[in-house]
Amino acid sequence: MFRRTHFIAAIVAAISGTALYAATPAEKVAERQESFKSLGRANKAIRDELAKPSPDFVVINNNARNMHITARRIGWLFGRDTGPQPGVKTGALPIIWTRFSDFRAKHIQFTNAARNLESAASSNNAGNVRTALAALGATCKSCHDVYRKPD
Ligand code: ASC
Repeated sequence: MFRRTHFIAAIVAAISGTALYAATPAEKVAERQESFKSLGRANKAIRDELAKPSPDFVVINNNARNMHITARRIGWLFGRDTGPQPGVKTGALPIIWTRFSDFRAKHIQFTNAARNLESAASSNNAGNVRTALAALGATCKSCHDVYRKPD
């Protein structure tokens, strides 16, 4: 009985702790923005390698892998409560949430292109990486053109 009480107390503490630490919309948007920045850094790191006479494929593979992981994760960072609102600065346009099935389809194209980049990187062939990176960039742009506030 003693142990059971403690067990229940632990569960209650865990649940209320989770509620206390649930991310606010501003925190979720900050994580989203950091994820996009990380994609931009990895994209640049790969392009910088490709510009060299003998690209370092360890760098390319690591960055391609990170892009694939981040691309997948970013799809979970567009909750309904993460659009423009007082106290939250975001370039995400409200139409994301009125055309969510199209937005989701674009996210799938993006993650597929990121997966292709990771597999191109593992071929250790600069031409393959260049082609896959261009295709990935096109999926970034096709979403940004519609769903991101113009600069
Ligand atoms: C980036 C970035 C984008 C995309 C896009 C690719 O690094 O910030 O918006 O790549 O330029 O076409």
